[in-house]
Amino acid sequence: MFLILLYFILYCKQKLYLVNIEVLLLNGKMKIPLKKPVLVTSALPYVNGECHIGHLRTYVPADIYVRVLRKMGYDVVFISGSDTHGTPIVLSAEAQGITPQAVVEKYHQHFKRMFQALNVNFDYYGRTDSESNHRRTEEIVKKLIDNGYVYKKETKQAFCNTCGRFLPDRYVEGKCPYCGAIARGDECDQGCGKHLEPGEIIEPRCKICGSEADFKEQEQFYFKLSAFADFLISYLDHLGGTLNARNYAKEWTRKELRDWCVTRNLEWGVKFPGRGDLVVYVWVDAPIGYISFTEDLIKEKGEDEKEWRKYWKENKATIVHFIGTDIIYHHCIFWPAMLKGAGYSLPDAVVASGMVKIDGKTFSKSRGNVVWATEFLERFHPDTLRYYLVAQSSHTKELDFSWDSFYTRVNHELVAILGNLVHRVVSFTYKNFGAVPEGDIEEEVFAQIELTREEVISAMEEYEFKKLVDAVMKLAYFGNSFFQREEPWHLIKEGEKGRERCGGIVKNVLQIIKAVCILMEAVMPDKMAEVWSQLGMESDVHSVMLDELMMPIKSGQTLKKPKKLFERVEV
Ligand code: B3M
Ligand code: ZN
Repeated sequence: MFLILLYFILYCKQKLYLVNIEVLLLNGKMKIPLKKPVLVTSALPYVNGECHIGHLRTYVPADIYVRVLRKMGYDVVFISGSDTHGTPIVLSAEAQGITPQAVVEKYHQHFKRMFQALNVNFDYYGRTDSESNHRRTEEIVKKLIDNGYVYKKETKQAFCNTCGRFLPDRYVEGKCPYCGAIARGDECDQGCGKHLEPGEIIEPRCKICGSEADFKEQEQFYFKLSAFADFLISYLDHLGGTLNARNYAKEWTRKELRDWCVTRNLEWGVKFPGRGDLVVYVWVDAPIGYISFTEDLIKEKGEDEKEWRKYWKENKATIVHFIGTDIIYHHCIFWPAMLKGAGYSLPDAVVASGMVKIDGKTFSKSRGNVVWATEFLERFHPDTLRYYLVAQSSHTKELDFSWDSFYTRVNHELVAILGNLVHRVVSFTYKNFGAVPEGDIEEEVFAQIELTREEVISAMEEYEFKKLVDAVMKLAYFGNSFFQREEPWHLIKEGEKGRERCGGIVKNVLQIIKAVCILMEAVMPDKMAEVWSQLGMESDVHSVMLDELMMPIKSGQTLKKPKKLFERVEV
């Protein structure tokens, strides 16, 4: 009996140990797990206006992450969708004199087009007003009620006597009770960034008519966030992703966690169960979109409907959320508490990108300090923007966009280093050989490629996308110096022997270009596909694996007529 017990304990310990080594945390960075499928999500844009580069700073790196992970051999699912509810949508509808449905329809399609144009390839792009999201939200809210985590309470709500209505969230503006900055009803968006509960704002004014608002008692429903303090403290200790997310959230959790009002007086949204007059707060049904979109994707793929449980119920996947720093609170506090309270799997990592500034000034749609995605795409290739967004700054740092810095990246890096390498070497080979010449790949070249591969993988583990592009550009730079150093243009004139040696050099540089292509595909998928085809490769660069890096490029494969990769932009 004793022996059986001992065995059992040892068995459990071993199991635990196995689970622990699957996800290794290094300073809040995550070693990507070995076996589990990975579910990557990007924050859901409010579809109340057009897509701008502030959005893209989160979506492009998420797409890059997914592409590299796939090249490493992981099974990855990438989802996002439109956030269609809440006062951002309703207010925009009122301003345009159309229905919330019409606003959602218009911008949902717009965002889909933008993502397509930028090669941000979601496996599923849903919308939170879908039937499945309504269903999943109701189920989770009911579960939270059943588990005793949601309760009814009379509270003060901002009310406008002129308009004769309650003023939820963005319908009211006033002063932040914490820092005094001008704030919206549910967040201090221009000051300390804190989430505000209904009734908290000071000197409230109605956003519609501008008159001073009152406070009126109203019955609402609250989520017992306070009951999750201990859970959150230990959860956050193990949360992967970027340190900014973990540290901000820990700081907030250490201070008091206040219960969270989860209902609103609005028509548009997911009805609170049993209450036709209330909808759930948009921050309840929006993240639940991550779950319902997974369900929808499984259905679309024709897989067993229960498959989604693997991701969200059975803890059999690694969940990674890409978000902006302004929504860390929602993703690291509200969301895991909600999931825990309703018995769902928890996110493994939250990756938070820093905010975007334009010419040193705060990004602002209302003040016109914004760069729209369409405006950009009319003038430049999408890959140049993808490159710029990750090359310009470290992922968690602020990104200060300026046209000057964009031109510099394009002219000094894409044109002068990468474009130059490809054009010069492919043209030279095309002219003198027409195909990949014979020769062996030198140790030095393999060593540089291997080093770059390691840097790229560690960049992914650290969610440091700038490190990826810097490493690959360094490899391209090495390719240029190698070509320059060996002076093949002299060798080609030195008879048969010279031609042979020249071919060997060229083949080595083509190998470097091939590696650059594989490693940079995640950042510039279209441009790297162009280079891949110039090299005469037959496979698809989008699905080629990192293992290909060490396979010598095939001698004899014919090159395509070279074309310049990037155009210089005139300032
Ligand atoms: N729509 C807010 C935002 O775009 C919100 C994100 C929801 S993610 C579940 O900043
Ligand atoms: Zn504030």
